[in-house]
Amino acid sequence: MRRRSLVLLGAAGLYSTLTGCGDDEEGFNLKNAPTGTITLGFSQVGSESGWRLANTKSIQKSAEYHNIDLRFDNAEGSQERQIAALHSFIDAKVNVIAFSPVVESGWTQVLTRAREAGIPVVLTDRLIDAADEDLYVSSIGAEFVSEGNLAALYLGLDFQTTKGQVNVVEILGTPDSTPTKQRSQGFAATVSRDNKLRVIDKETGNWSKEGGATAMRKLLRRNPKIDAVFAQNDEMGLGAVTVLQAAGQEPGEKPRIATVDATKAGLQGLVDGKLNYVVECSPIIGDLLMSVVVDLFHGGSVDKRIASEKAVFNKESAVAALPSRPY
Ligand code: GZL
Repeated sequence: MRRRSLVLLGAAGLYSTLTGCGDDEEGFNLKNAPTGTITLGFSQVGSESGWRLANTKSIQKSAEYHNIDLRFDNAEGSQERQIAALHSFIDAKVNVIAFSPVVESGWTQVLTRAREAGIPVVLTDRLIDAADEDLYVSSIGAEFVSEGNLAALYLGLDFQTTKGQVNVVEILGTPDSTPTKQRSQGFAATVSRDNKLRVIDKETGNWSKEGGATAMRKLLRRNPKIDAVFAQNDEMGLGAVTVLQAAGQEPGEKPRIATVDATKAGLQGLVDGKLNYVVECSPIIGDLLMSVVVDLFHGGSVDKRIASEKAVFNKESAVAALPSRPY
């Protein structure tokens, strides 16, 4: 399905122009396109990490730049609050609803109500149960499975000459969230093809530095020999570093550590030699979201899945990237 390329204007208001699609039947008749300010209801997961704060800033800045009336609610980790926010957006008859679901299950009723109200829903960052896939028109976010693949691939490269089994422990994000499930799934898939890495234990760290430290203490008590750690975000990996150091270990040497997000703190951990690999999962998706919102407002068609950029940092690339890192 071809997407329109949109020219989004700031001060002069919004208009969309067709570029790259000559065939009118796929576009819309400009003189009948609705005008006026677009209202977007957005429910954010919370403020749990540097990644999330950068994601919020990206969405708010892009809405302001594109003159979109953003009704923003921060659920601070509560699905109940997210559902209440979505209902309030439906009651307010916003043009488009977008949200990053804190968990994958439990959205059928409210999203069915949005569809019955004729309000398109866009997912950002995380996903919902596949059974409810027809209740949203587009999802914008990272490929979490491949993030897990990459973390295991790069850790595995470090142990190619090691004799015997390499014991790996995982520190997980919040239960039932898409990144928690899919990063683990991707990590396990690559580990299964590696003849040395073995995931011997897991603990939930709930995306925070304190949670990562608590998880690492439990893992250390249960597993005397840990060769590598996969922490599903930077904050939990840096929390694990503090505990490993207190236990007299040398994180970055033994055990080696891979994390995900690539926040400034994560890249600093690479530069300091405490982390070994950081997989990037860009939170800067504000412009992608606003482009989809404007398309929908004008009755355009949008892609069902829009993947954001990713990369893998090591110490050398972190040194180069850190000075200009936006988040
Ligand atoms: C990933 C995002 C995750 C980040 C964490 O797209 O959902 O949630 O990896 C954040 O830092 O809490």
